[in-house]
Parts: sequence; C-alpha cells; structure tokens
Amino acid sequence: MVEKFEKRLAALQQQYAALLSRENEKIPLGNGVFERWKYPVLTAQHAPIAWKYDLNPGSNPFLMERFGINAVMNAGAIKLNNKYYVIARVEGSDRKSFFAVAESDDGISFRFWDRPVTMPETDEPSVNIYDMRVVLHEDGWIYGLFCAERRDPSAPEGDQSAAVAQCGIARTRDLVSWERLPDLVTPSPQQRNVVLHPEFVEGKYAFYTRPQDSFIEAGKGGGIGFGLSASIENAVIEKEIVIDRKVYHTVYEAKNGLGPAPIKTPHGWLHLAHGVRNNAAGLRYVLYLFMTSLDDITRVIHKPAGYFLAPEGEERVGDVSNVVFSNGWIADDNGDVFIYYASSDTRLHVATTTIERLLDYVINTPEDGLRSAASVEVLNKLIAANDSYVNRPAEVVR
Ligand code: M1P
Repeated sequence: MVEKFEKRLAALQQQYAALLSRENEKIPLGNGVFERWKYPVLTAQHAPIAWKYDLNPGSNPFLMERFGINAVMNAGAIKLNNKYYVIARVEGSDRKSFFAVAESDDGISFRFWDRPVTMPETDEPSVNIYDMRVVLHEDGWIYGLFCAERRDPSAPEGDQSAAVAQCGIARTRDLVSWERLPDLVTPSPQQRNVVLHPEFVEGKYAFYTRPQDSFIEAGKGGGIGFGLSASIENAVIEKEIVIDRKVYHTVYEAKNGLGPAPIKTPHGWLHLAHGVRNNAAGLRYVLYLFMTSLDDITRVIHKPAGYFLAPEGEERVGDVSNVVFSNGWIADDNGDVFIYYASSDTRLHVATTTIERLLDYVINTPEDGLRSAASVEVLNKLIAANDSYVNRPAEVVR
C-alpha cells in the first residue's frame, strides 16, 4: 500500500513540476493593441500539492484529495522589489474563495507561495471574500480592497442565495501580514468592484465604487461610482457620484465595474474596467478601457467604442462561461504592461502590451456613436482614408 502511495505521489510531483516549468509563449500577430499568451498563468492545477493532499500515508492511504481547488481567477497585481506578484482569488470545491499570493520573476511564470493569505475577519465575519484590488497608496501602505459577502440577513429562510456584498479593506507592508480595517460604508445597499485611487484627492482617500441595488442586478445603480473619505481606518463615503454609467446597447448595458487601480500617464489616468450585457445565453463580461483627466479624475476624456478584450477560444468556457474579468495589471518602468485577466471564472491569463500602445488605443480609437448608422459612418471614413494606402487593381477602385 505504501509503495502505491509513494508511486502516486512521485507521479503527482512530476506532473506538478512539469506544469510549473512549462514555457509559455506569446501568440503572434494579435490585434496590435496587446498580445495574448498561449497558456493561462495560473489554474487550479497550479495549487501546491500540499494544499490538496494529506501527505501522510497512514491517514490518507489512497492519497486522495482532501481539499479540492476549483478555480484560480480574478487576481490583484503589484510589482515590489523587482518581482511580480498576483494575489489571486482561489476558489475551493466548497465554493469559498480565499486569497493566495503567487510570485514571478518575469510577470509570466507564477508559482504560489506555500501558504494562502490568512485574512483577519471583522466582527461580522464574511462568508466569502474575493476579487482583491491591490494598490500601493501614497500614504505608504499597500491596500487590498475586496468583496466581502454575507448572507442577506433580511432574506426569508427559503431563500438561501440572497447576499449582501460590501467592500472589505485590509493593508499590509509585505503581502504576508494583513491588518483588516472596517468595511467601507457607502450610500449604496451593495458594493462590489471597489478600488482605491493611489493618490490623495483633496487630501482624502478616493474610492471608485460600483453601487448596485441587489447582489446581481444593478437596478437603478450600476456604473462606476466615485467618492471620498477622510479616513481609511473608518472609511465612509457620504456622497457617491457615477463617473462612467451603464448605457443602452453598449457592452456595459447591464452593469460595469472598475478593474485594477488606474495607471497614471502624462495624458491622463488609464482605466481598465469590465462591462456586462445580457443575452439569451446569460451575462457576457468583456473588458474595456477609458481615460480620465489628470486635473479632474472624475472626468472621462477618452473612451473607445466597444470592448478592449473579450473571451476567445477556451476562455469562453468555464464555471461562468463567456466572462473575462480583470482586477490586476502591472506597468513596468520601461513602459511594458502586464494585464492579468481571468476567463469564465476558472483560470488566470496574461496579456502584454505597452503604455504607448494603450495610449494610442485609448486616444485614437473612435468612440461609440451609439447607433448602427454612426458605426457605418466611422467605418466609411476609415475606408475612404485608407483608399490611397491600399494597393488595389484600378478596376475595383470605385
Ligand atoms: O461571474 C462574473 C463576475 O461576476 C461578478 O462581477 P460583477 O460584480 O461585476 O457582477 C463577480 O462575482 C466576479 O468575481 C465574477 O468574475
């Protein structure tokens, strides 16, 4: 029996080592804005063996999994001391999510730390925590803002799915020890996708929010909100305004939410967000990009039409299919950008680009004209302008 155990363990270790040492490769050509990479950077299979198995042959003679890992997705990201870190949402087979740090020397190949994050609880413990946005604030702390979800206390016994989402706040210096602060208080009954702006605004902590009426439906809420709080230890937003609203017949028709904290550029703040629309197959989540002004961070100054990145190929299928979601990106000093995005609530990918390309995309891509006729007008303009560049035989040129 012990021999069988040892053999199985050796095979598992070999499989795991092969996964971690697999070379990833950039997929060539792409759309010019960014490049995808062939393999996801983190999956459930990247969870260390010691997380899943009891490695004692006495108590686990069949070497069976004792702790199932279902998915690794929506990760915050930060670069510290020349290393790339993602703080992933790891979901167990029990549906509970927790955070785990994985590190990388190149932003592409990641390995989980030996232990997950032990996040302190508040007096009213959350049932589930997920989707951390990590930001190094100018006050010197690294903050993690995440969704803290609890069962709706007003739901009748027969309804075991009604939930209340609020924004949990924690801070750290090293990504190892976290100090939990009270949840953010806002005028909205539900909050997810809350992001801390890296700089003080009017001497206050500035938050991007996402007010919603209910757990899933935006209702009269939705849109990316914004508000200020004098304190982070007891963060309270009294006035919440919407700076990027949901709009009919767009990719953010049903709801939207900010991704990671914005990146500061000489032209404005670059924002990555997700937009959601509904269709016969369910909700479709895509990513879009926009820019706000350096003088007034609530003013959107550039917003290309449509999506920046949508689910493609195997990304389309997973636990919650037809979803891409991002809450982490890293801009290197040399202008390289790593966008960490999850597909279908199942696995984590990377797309790479540069600040220069993102600026070109966000500034020069036409905005949504909000009507088919306006789209055709944009297209005709492009084709006409291309006429002198396209080498076509004289007879087909009209
Ligand atoms: O299942 C898709 C996503 O749904 C939620 O996003 P939002 O708050 O915008 O609806 C989150 O639960 C997110 O984690 C998930 O990826």
